[in-house]
Amino acid sequence: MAAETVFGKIVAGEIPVEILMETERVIAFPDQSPQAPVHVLVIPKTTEYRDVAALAAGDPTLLAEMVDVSQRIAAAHGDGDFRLLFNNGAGAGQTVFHVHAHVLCGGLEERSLV
Ligand code: DGP
Repeated sequence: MAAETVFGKIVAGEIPVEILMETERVIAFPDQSPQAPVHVLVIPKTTEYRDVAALAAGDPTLLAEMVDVSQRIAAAHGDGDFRLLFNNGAGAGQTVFHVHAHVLCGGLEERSLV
């Protein structure tokens, strides 16, 4: 189980966000500090997985569902093409230890890796 994080509070409804898409196990909402014209975070509702490596080992079907939601976000809010970024570990820039995918559409000229 991951430690309590801001994303756990978002899942619990304790911090309001604009929910762009929701499935039984996943939610998507805008990143508060966008690095591209479309920058959406896709997270599982479970707090069990701190990073994508743990999720891939523990529940690859849930990871696949996050990818599916990501491509649907890109189709609905961009032109369908997207970058999908997971920071895995503090040394890679991860700051919130509740696994999340950054979905980035457009702004390729900036080439930020978030
Ligand atoms: P990472 O560095 O991969 O752990 O990315 C965490 C991202 O989460 C970062 O881009 C900012 C975003 N973020 C942090 N807190 C909040 C919040 O309360 N609301 C929203 N919408 N985004 C948040």
